[in-house]
Amino acid sequence: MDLHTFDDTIVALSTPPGQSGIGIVRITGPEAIAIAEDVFVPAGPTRRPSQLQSFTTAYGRVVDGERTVDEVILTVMRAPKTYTTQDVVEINCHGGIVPLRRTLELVLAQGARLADPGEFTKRAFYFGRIDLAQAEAVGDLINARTVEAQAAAMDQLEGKFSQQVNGLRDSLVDLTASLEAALDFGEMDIEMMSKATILNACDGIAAQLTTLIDSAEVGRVLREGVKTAIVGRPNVGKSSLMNALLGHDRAIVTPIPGTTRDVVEDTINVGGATLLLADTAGLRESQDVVEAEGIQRTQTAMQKADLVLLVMDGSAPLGEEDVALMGTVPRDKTILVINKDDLPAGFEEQALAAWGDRAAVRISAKLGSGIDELKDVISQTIWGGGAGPGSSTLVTNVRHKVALERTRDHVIAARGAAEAGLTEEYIASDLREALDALGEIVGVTLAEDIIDRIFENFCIGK
Ligand SMILES: Nc1nc2c(ncn2[C@@H]2O[C@H](COP(=O)(O)OP(=O)(O)OP(=O)(O)O)[C@@H](O)[C@H]2O)c(=O)[nH]1
Ligand SMILES: [Mg+2]
Repeated sequence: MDLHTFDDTIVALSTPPGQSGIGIVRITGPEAIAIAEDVFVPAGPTRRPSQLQSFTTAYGRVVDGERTVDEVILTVMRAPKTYTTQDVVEINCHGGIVPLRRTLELVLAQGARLADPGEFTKRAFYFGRIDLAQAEAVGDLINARTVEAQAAAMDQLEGKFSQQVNGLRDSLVDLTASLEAALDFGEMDIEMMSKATILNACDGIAAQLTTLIDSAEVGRVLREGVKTAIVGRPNVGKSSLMNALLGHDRAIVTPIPGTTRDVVEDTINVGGATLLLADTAGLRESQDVVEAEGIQRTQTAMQKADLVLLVMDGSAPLGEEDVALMGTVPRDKTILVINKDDLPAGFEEQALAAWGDRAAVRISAKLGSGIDELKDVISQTIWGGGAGPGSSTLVTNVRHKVALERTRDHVIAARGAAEAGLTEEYIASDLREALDALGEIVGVTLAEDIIDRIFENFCIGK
């Protein structure tokens, strides 16, 4: 790509490829309107793209020489008040694969370049309309799968998070400037900052950073979802539980132990979070090569999981294997699910006693009883008894969290320097590093290749 001059004109299909009511071909750059002029013939003679006022539309045809490719509505948005801050033209075509592809090709033939993933948003960032955290929020909004995730992304897009980051940057700049003034004018009669003032300022900033960092777990859950592994011995009803949670028959259920071989995945929303469910092969010693491979995958799914649902058959006697399983699952992130509650009890009390005061629920996957209660317990486990997604600003991005942690480390180092009675120079140098780390979030201090990588994950046409 032309290295961040962004002075060429790009085009992309902004709607998913496939059949739909309409599909949008989107163009931006200095030549956007001129190119549109070449491929579009308006129905009304005064409605040529170059004649249209900003944010107005024209009805007409996309033409390839003498031939009409499609009937379309064309919108012109003039720089600088546009998504990218450059001229933008959107052509609403019929959502067929061929008319869209041909329209795209015509625009390319007029000199536009196919946009890179996320390049429209990248231009909005490079031209300063939004900062990097806001640009990332566009991707989060598109990927949000729950109302809560969407709300967090929208807050970030509207700049609530950036405002907090910028507020902290201002505090750091003020403090650093005061210290540096003391350095520069050390000989003159400038009032030095007292040690107590510096310590207080550092503590205040560190506390605000901690509040943001602490919100990151909730934010991560909202943004990325919760990897949930359903594990247990064969035939206890793992696949039945998967189906009961989903509300439809996704996984194969049979009375034969060892039915599920490969990991079966699907998603549901619980308590505002998206659960990425994985039904797995039952755990047992097996000579069968296929089953053994499945069991290996169960182990992997369990290691990667944020949440484990350990299923047991409440109508069967408690075996050594059950006790062993209870010992191997990760303690804090496992919910014991005692299934087949509709049958006479086999070992429930014993199992619950062995499990201690950790989360446990009785269900009947067959009848669907206890599923709502299980969802409540899942929700409590995910949000750790905390409020979950509330009204305060959430850090939803690991990149942001890491930058906040580094900022806090530098602020703590600055505080340490002040406490140790080091000169202003040392304190200020730590604070400047804190500022750099914080600036990475909004994109003022971040290497270009990292910025490129962030946008590579975007969809084409956004
Ligand atoms: N009575 C009763 N039977 C159940 C219940 N849940 C599952 N079953 C039965 O238990 C048998 C095994 O169910 P599955 O869901 O296939 O069990 P699984 O744990 O996935 O088994 P594998 O994939 O072989 O490890 C089936 O015959 C189910 O109908 C339940 O709540 N009550
Ligand atoms: Mg199964």
